[in-house]
Amino acid sequence: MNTYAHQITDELRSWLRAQLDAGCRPDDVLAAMRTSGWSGAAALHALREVMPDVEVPVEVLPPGSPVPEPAVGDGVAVIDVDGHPVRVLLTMKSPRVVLFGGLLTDEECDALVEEARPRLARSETVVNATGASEVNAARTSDGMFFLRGESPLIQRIENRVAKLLAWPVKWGEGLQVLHYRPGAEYKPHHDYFDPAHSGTEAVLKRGGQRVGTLVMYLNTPERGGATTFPDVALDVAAIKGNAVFFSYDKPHVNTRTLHGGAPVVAGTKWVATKWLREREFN
Ligand code: PD2
Ligand code: ZN
Repeated sequence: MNTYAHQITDELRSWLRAQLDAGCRPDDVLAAMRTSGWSGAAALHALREVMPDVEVPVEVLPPGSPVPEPAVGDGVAVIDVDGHPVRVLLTMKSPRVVLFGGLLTDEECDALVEEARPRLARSETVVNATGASEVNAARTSDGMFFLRGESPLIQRIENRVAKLLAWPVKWGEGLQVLHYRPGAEYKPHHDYFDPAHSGTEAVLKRGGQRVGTLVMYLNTPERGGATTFPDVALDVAAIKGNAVFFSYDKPHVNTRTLHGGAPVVAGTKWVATKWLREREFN
């Protein structure tokens, strides 16, 4: 393959056809193109242009930007994700925050809660010095992690999120479900790993930094439980099926992505969080 001209040439067309005719998988072809200098997005575009019938699995979609970013340009009100309409309720540039309406159906929310419920334990947070986890008073919820792709429901949600945020499934952590009882909260924090902490180096070996967060609301608490962004005085109400997304291109407070879960005043609160990494997370 011509490795310097990253254009869709006749040479590229025949090379792509030969690879796929020889039984190479689309993700191997994309990996080869990236090795020879193509950007992930350009390689994917070329593959789709030359071989429109080839199915490129969502888990190998190479991102076209350094952080996840939904296609919300030009004031789009609804994003169609494989036939599922997701409403765009709010967008903010700095910090980058997008609020989605109806990302999950009521049935998906209920089913996710039931899959998570038997496995809940008191939430732990990463100990800065060592990278290990421990119970922390700043986070008074119960929680659990799903493995990526662990059930058909998890796969469906992960694929939808990957397409919505243009970020490969494999570049995300397993879904975390949290359950807050009345009075429980998650004090303001950043989701990226602080480079100044000695445990961070070990954590980053697996998938690099976190670069984005999607908090999906699985029920509507009676009162309280908003997700707060104190740097910009923004409170996002927890509404069943909605989801708030924010991204951070560096692990720095000037991303203004400090955020917390306000205390639940009445009722309980269920959320599922998807953290997105800068590389494949295995
Ligand atoms: O439950 C929330 O609103 C919340 C707030 C802050 C969740 C997270 N952070 C998280 O899971 O990182
Ligand atoms: Zn958080």
